Order: sequence, then C-alpha cells, then structure tokens
Amino acid sequence: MRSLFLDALAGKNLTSAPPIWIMRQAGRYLPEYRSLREKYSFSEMYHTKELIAEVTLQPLKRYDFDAAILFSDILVVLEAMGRVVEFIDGKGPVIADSFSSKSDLYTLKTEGAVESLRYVYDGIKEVLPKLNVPLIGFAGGPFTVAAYLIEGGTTSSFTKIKQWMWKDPETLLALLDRITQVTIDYLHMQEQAGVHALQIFESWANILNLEQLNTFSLPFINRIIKSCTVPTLLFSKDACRRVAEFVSVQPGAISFDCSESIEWIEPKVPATIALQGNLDPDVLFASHGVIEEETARLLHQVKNKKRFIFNLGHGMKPQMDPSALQVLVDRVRLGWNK
Ligand code: 1CP
Repeated sequence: MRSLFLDALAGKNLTSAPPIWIMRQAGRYLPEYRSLREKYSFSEMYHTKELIAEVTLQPLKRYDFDAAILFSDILVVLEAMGRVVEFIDGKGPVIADSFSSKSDLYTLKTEGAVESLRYVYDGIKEVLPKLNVPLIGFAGGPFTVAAYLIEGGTTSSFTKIKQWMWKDPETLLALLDRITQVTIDYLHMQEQAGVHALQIFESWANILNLEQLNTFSLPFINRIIKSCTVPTLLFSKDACRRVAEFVSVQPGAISFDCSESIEWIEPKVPATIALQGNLDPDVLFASHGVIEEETARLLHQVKNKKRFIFNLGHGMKPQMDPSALQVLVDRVRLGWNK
C-alpha cells in the first residue's frame, strides 16, 4: 500500500510533496455521485455496504489521492442511540424526536448501541480490498452530535443547546458522556474493521467560548482520542482560533481552516502533531491559473515539512467543478520544488 499519508502522520514523509486528500471528496460536486443519488436516497446509500464502497471509491477513480474517507455521516451515532435521522433534500438532517427534557437521557441507548452500526463495519470490509491507499474512518465530536440532536437539525443560532449550557449544564454533560461512550465503541468498531486513521469532526466547537470549549467539548474529545489505537485527526471550524486548546488533547493531526497562514500556525503546534489544511476552499471557484498559483503558494510555505497533509480549510461544495480539483491535485503532486 502506498502510504504518504501515514508517513506524514508519523513524521516520515521525505518526498518533496505532501500527501493530499480533501474533506467532502465524495459527494454532490461529482456527477457520478449525483447520478447514483437519482436512484437511491442518501439514507439508502450510507446503509448499504456496496454503495458505501462505491461512493468511497468514486473520488479515487478520478484523482490521485493519498487517502480515502469512508462514505457515511456523523449523525449515524444518533440512529444507533435510537433516534430517527432523516436527510431532507434542500434542508439537511432532521431529527424529529429531538432532545428536549432531562428524561430524554434515559431513552437514549448506549450499552450495545453500536451493534446497529454493523452496516458501517460491513462497508469498511467491502471497500478495503479495493483500495491501494489508507482509509480514514470518522465520527462527529460529541458536542457537534449533541447540537444536531438538541436543535433537531441544522441551525445557525444554536439557541437550544445554548439554553442547556446556561440552564442545566449537568444534564448536557450527562448527554455528552452518553454520546462519548457510543462514539468510542463506534470508533473501536471501525478500527476492528481495519481503518488506518480516524478523523473527529467537532465542527461546531467554533460557537463555544473558551470556558465552554474546555467544559463541553475538549474533555470528551480527549477521552475519544485516548481510546483510539490508530492515528487521529481533529477538525473544527475556525481551528486557528483555538490552536493551544486543540494541541492540548494531542491528536495525531489538527485540520486548520484558512484564516491564518501555515507560517503563523506552525510555531504554535509541537512537532509531534501533524498539520492538515488549509487552502481556502473557494480558491476552487477561481481560474485554473489562480488555483495553480494559490496551491503553489501553500506548497512553498510547507517546504520540507515531514508532518503536513494537504487539504482544504473546509470541504468541497456541491457547486464546485471537478476539473478545478484536478488542477489542484496535479499541482500538489509536482511538489514544493517546482
Ligand atoms: O446526497 C446528499 O444530499 C447527502 C449530502 C451529504 C454527504 C455526501 C451529507 C448530508 N453527508 C455526507 C457525507 C459526509 N458527511 C462525509 C463522508 C464523505 C466525504 O467527506 O467525502 C463526512 C465526513 C461527513 C461529515 C459531516 N456530516 C459533518 C462534519 C464535517 C463538516 O463539514 O463540518 C457534518 C456537520 C455533517 C452533517 C450533515 N450531513 C449532511 C448534511 C447536509 C449535514 C448538515 C451540515 C450542516 O449542518 O451545515
């Protein structure tokens, strides 16, 4: 197996180019994904091992990526805990029986809940023999998963979870503890199926102030990271704002957004933690010439870094053109000496 990605996580990439994979590399910007979606719902797709494998492989058939990411979603953990998660086109996820009172704590399954996620295990087993690069498994950070459960879906105001934080933090902490237990079991299951690394998507940690981050997010992330045996990568929106805090939980890598340069980030991160990122995703809306220039600019900043993984500051958007991503991947392959 070619493994520039694992080499970079271990601080052993001695080539003149970093490994590359892209967040949301599988998904709606790909015409082949959209044509599968005409036949199947998103839910059918992530519950079916053959389709999990097919969609995981779709971006790798087009692009010379150094890692695959499992096709699934962070909200499957809520399904395992007994909630119904619906993905509605144009609206996003909806959890009808959201978390609204303390007694809901006792309706959430924890012990053995992960058994109902066996289809993810089967999907990993299905795709692994077809891959010649490492497979990244993942889960949501407990705070982020709790936010979807409490808000009942996507939100920009987070009014309900903020009320829990201020009115009844003990209940919120008990909920986070339960989600953490299932998440640890779930990641353990992915490791047993054979994933090579695990990314934790604590996407919404950016809405927390420092004290809240240290109360409602990091202790749970810390437990998760400590329980993993394969390398971990930690993602949050606006990670540049919280470098020291994310360093404190010692993931194998931190995925950074594009609000600061690698030169600004690097001295704040110990050499034992890999950096992942951090090209502005919207660069992919620019001309091919500008994509090459911006990619080269980042490559020159990471010259000779053994622990760097090329990615976007956040993920692909459905409106992006697959040919723009090809230009970016080709430029990364040329490396930092060009
Ligand atoms: O076809 C469709 O309509 C489904 C679109 C889609 C896809 C392709 C959703 C719905 N999820 C996914 C896959 C997915 N989600 C992956 C694997 C594929 C890949 O990355 O290549 C991963 C890692 C995720 C993770 C995920 N889901 C996150 C964390 C990452 C991030 O972007 O912050 C979050 C927050 C979700 C929730 C989610 N899933 C889907 C939607 C529309 C949403 C809501 C997003 C929001 O609230 O803004």
